[in-house]
Amino acid sequence: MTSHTTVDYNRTTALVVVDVQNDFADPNGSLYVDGGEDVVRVVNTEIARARNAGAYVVYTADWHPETTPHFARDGGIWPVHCVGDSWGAAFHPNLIVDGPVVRKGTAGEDGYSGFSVRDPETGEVSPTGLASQLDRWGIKAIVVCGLATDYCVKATALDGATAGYDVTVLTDAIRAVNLESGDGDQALAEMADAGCLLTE
Ligand code: VGL
Ligand code: ZN
Repeated sequence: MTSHTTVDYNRTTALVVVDVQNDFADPNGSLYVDGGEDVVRVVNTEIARARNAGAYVVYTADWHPETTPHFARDGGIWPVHCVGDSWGAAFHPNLIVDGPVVRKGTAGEDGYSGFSVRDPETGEVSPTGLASQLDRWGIKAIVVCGLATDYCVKATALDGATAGYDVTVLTDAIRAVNLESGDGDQALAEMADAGCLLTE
């Protein structure tokens, strides 16, 4: 295992832990991301480092109603996953949870980015509480880790860069769905092109 290039956490940096939930991180999860369980230990180490430096840690959670156009059976592309209050929506049991949680998709939207959700029918985009939370804390830089590289990690990192935060992505603390092979690598390239710093 490689170790991180160390991120210097401080009070204007927040660690954003994306969707480390059973459906993505447990091999029995309905949208299991290959190697998803392996990020938990790395993410926990990062959470401890951030907290020790006095940095904020904030968590996102995919949180869907039972029926949503996000799911294949209702016209979308995904197997049923992260239905609110189900086992699959719960954080991986080994994840250290030590900070506020931002739920996304709760009203049936596609919630890829931690910053915003999008109504799949009207295309309307609305903010989650994440940016206002970060701004209340005076955050200038975010460090992104979790699942999945080619969906929620990418969307969160790109939105963060667009919103003007300095964005670092911890490449050994993320894993890709790879619906098409190469999606994960392409996501890394897109994040780098958007000015995100990719670090191991
Ligand atoms: C995600 C697919 C569907 C993710 C969420 O957390 O990356 N991917 N919903
Ligand atoms: Zn989802």
